[in-house]
This record gives sequence, C-alpha cells and structure tokens, in this order.
Amino acid sequence: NALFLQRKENLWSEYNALITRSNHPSEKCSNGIFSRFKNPVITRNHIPLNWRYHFNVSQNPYLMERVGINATFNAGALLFNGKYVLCVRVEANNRKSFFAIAESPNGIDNFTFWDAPCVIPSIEGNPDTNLYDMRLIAHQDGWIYGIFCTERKDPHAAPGDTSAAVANAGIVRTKDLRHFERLPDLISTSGQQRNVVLHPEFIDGKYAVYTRPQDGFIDVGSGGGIGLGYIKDMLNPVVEEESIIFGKTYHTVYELKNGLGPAPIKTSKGWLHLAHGVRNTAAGLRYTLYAFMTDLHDIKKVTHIPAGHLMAPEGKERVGDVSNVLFSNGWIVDPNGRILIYYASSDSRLHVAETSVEQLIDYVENTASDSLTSTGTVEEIIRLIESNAQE
Ligand code: M1P
Repeated sequence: NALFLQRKENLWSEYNALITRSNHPSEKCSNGIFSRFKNPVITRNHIPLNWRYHFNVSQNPYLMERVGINATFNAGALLFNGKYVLCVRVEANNRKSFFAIAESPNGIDNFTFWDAPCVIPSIEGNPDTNLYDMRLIAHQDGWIYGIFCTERKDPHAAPGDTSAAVANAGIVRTKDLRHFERLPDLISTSGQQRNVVLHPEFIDGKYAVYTRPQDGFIDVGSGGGIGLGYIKDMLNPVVEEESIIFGKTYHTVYELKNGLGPAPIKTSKGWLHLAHGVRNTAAGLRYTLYAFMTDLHDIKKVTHIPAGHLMAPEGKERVGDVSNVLFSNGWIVDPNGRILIYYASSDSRLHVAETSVEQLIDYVENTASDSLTSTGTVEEIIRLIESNAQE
C-alpha cells in the first residue's frame, strides 16, 4: 500500500523534526525579569505517533489517526535523575485529560514522552471522570507527591443538568514517576477544591497544603483566595486550620479568583511563589501569572506582592481553546539558580520562560505593590522619572 507507506514516512519525518527542534529566547532584549522562548516546548503534535496511529496496513490502510489529541498544557515539573521532567496534562479529542511524562536534557527543547501515559489508580467506588493539572512536589519525607484536580459529575445535579461537576484534589505518591500509589482525596470542609499544592517541607511536623476553596465548579463564589492548611497524615488527608493567606482584591489581576501554581521555591529571602490571577472582562475571563513571596519561617505571612502580573498572554498565546489564559503549575530551579517557568497558553500548548532566583527576588522585593488607584500609579511613574533625572 503505497499511500500507507508514504504517509508513514511523512508522519515520522515531521514528528522527528519537531521533537529535535532547538529552542531559543524569543526576544533580543527582554524586560530583565524573564525571557520567553520562541517555540512551545510541548504541543499536541509531540504526542508519540504510536499513541495515536495504528501502524497496521490491513487494519488501518489510510493510516488514520485513531486517538486524537486536542491539547497539551498545564504541566507539573521536576528535576529528576538529572533530567527536566514534565507531567503534562494531555487532553484527548474526547475532552478527557490524563497525565504523561515528558523529559528533556536541558529543559528548553528536545522533550520526548516516556513510553506510555501515566496510569493513575482510581478510588474504589468513586471513579474520576477527568484528571488534570498535577503539581509534582518532592517532599522532605522522601516521596514525590502528585496533587491534581479530580472532577466528577455532581451527584446533586438537577435533572437535565449535564454539566454540574464537583472538583477536588486527588493525591498520588511515587518514587519513580512510573508507579503511582493513590491516596484518599483531600478532605476539606471548605467546599470544592482546585489548585491544591503541597508545601515541600514539614511545618511543625505536619504537611502544609495550599488550597483554593470554591463554592462551585467554576465560580469560587464567596470562597476563593489561596488558603493554607495542615495535614497530619497523608494517608488520611484531613485539612485542618485552613485559612486564606492571599485573598481576592477589587481592581487587581486577581479580582475574581486566584490559585497557586507550582510549589514555592525556597530562597535565602523567603519562599518564592507563582500563582494565577483571574479577572473578568467583556471578552471573558483573563488569566495572568503573578509572583509573591512569603516569610521563610512563617509561611502564612505574605511579605512581598509586586503590583500586577508577571506574565500575561501575548501574541499567539492569546488564542486557543480557552483564550486569554496563561496558567502555570510547574517550574524548575537548577542547582545554579536558573528557574524555568513552564506555562501553558490558552489551555492549548506549553511554553517555557527562563529567569533566576536572583532575578525573581529582585522583582518581588523592588517592584512596588499595587497602589490600587490610577493616581497612585501615576505618582509611582513620576517618582521613577524624577529619580532617572539624577542619572
Ligand atoms: O481555563 C483556565 C483554567 O481554569 C481552571 O483554573 P481555575 O480553577 O483557577 O479557574 C482550570 O481548569 C485550569 O486547568 C484551566 O487552565
């Protein structure tokens, strides 16, 4: 079958060219805070061909794609055995998301997927419908935890309501990122949960967990904000003493809702955090990424909040399945202090931006906080102009 053979050759040559393509910073002169890279690090076309096509000429003479992949985004990240490893949210054409591990030797290009997607055991009697947005946390206790959103149909949905759902945090632990032990879902009294992240160190002998309580599946309602609570035993993950450490604020980039991104990075000055803030616009929700810092010894105390977003959707990033969205749940800090931020654009594909611990400390310490008014913003710029006049 000449058609089959020709298509097979074309598919493999395009695929191999894509996964070996090198990546470079996209601008000569960045803003000094971070540099974006030109190519997305993972797109749906990076998914291995043998996950999508049946290479059997008699059963698939047209060499059709049998399992379509819609998007690859929102990845957890970890430096693991010297490799830059991502736990990618892969969404099939049937809308179901699952996880798959991809690795790269340098963190910016040449990402390839491991042999098969992750098999996440379900909870007996309570199967998940959809899994997404895993945070990978190498905890002080020696386990790697994966905390993700598990979505199920709302058992109390009104008759005919086919979209009401319930979100909660699912938890797995692993040593090798190949075998996952499912632990009970998070037990919290504050409503539905998404964007739950484990703090990497024990706090007074307990696990500390960042939460994002919400009243509904999409709307946080009267809930919302980034919470912090404590868990005594991950085999019975009851969240205690949950309180909001970073709430929503009128006329900010996190006016409507926010949620923590990856686990925070420990620095000599405090814990660096990356989060997403959401506001409403006439064109729908706009998700941007912002940074903040918490106290090194008192992790519930937010010490620095630079005004506005750190990163917002730009150019092609602005358009996708859910447009005007940047979302990040993974970053990696190298032993030399380089930080790679893995961020997804518009729920469609995954990118990388490079910065460093020093740069982000400088950014959070020396960027003014939000004055919350136009007048205050103008005053801030005038102070800068006057100061520059002395230069
Ligand atoms: O569509 C944007 C994001 O929406 C949700 O995030 P949040 O709960 O903070 O609104 C998640 O579904 C996330 O995966 C998605 O990228």
